[in-house]
Formats: sequence, C-alpha cells, structure tokens
Amino acid sequence: RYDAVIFDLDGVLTDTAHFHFLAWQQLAQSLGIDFDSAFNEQLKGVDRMGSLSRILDLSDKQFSHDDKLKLAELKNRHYQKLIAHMSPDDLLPGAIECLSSLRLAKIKLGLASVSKNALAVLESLEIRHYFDVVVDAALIKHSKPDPEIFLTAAKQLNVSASMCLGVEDSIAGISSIKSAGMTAIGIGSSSVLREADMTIPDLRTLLHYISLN
Ligand code: B16
Ligand code: MG
Repeated sequence: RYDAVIFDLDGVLTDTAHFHFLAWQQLAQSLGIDFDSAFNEQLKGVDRMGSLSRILDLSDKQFSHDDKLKLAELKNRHYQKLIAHMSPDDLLPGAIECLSSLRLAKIKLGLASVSKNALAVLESLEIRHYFDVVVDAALIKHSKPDPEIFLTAAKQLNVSASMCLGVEDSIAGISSIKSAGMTAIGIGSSSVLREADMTIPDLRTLLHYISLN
C-alpha cells in the first residue's frame, strides 16, 4: 500500500494539456513555426520558458531575452483565454472518484504542477481542498524532468519517496517521478511514456492498482 499519491494537474485531472498545446500552436503559427502533436509530447510538463525555447529552436531566427519574455506572456494570454470558463465539469473521468476514495482511505494527497496557473485551475475545478500539499512553479527552482517537484511534495507530506505513487501524463513528468525514487503511473500510451511502471488510459482504472486497506 502507498502512503501518498502525488498527482500532476494538466493532462491528468483535467484536459488543460490540450489548451497548452492550442496556445503554443497559436503562438508558433504567428511566428511561422509549425509543430505537431508528436513534438508537443516533449513540451508537456516542461515550464513556460523551457517550452518556449524548444519551440523557438525550430526556427532559424534569433530571439533576444526580451522577445522571449514577451512571447511567453503572449502564450499565457492565449492560454488564460482558454481556461477562463473552467468549472468542475472539466474534470476528467474518474478524477473526483479517485480523490474522494483516496482521502477516505486516509492516503495523503499531493499535487505537483510546474504551471504558474495551477492554483487558479484548482480553484476553478473546486478541488483544492482534496490536497494536503500543492507544489507549483512558485515553490521550485527546476522544472520536470528534475525530481525536485515530486521530492518537495513528498517532503511536505512527510512520506518517504518509496511510499509515494506519482501520476503523470508527460514524458518529463514520468522521468521526474522515477528520478525521485517513486512508482510512476502514466496516463496515456506505453509507447510514449516508456519509463512508467505502468500506463492506464485514464483515472477510472487507477484505484484498481492501489490497495486502499
Ligand atoms: P504555465 P503540469 C505544465 O503543467 C504543463 O504540462 C506544461 O505544458 C506547461 O508549459 C507548464 O505547466 C507551465 O505552465 O505556462 O501555466 O506556467 O503538467 O506540470 O501540471
Ligand atoms: Mg501534465
């Protein structure tokens, strides 16, 4: 049995991963850069400036630090328009059932998101109160795939890493969980999330793999 489950937010509890993709695509198109959903897998779980650098690497133009700050801000404006009307209806299937069953079973719950918008999204989804700790961009120095975010969550929960289960939809996030010494459940395909200990299509089946007694 695990003492704690630490969830990623975007792409695990809600489909904001798709909104990040749309917002980046909108920005990229305005710069004449093209990228597809396979390339997008490398952006998932990577912080805003890190994702921007990877996209700008696809162009042969040079961008100053100031240009980059403005572009990151513009992407965030596109993204915030897309998340403006989120509500509990935007939770992915199985999300609420998992959170409430795990809490009832007294398993500690953590959230690990590198997004600066994480708290706002949690409030819109009305799920902030399920989590014993929320670790977001404000609390960490290194984005996923660095283990810092999952290790910080485990430390704040006062649980050893080996007793934690991490749930992620991104390649970078699964790497972060594994380097933290935790068990990793991937939401998505095993051919993409190769480092995961197990992959499942969505949260509806997560509880089958966690002993709640
Ligand atoms: P923001 P997660 C990550 O969140 C997203 O997966 C990634 O696509 C995004 O670039 C990053 O947050 C930063 O988000 O621009 O809102 O600060 O998957 O760690 O919950
Ligand atoms: Mg994610």
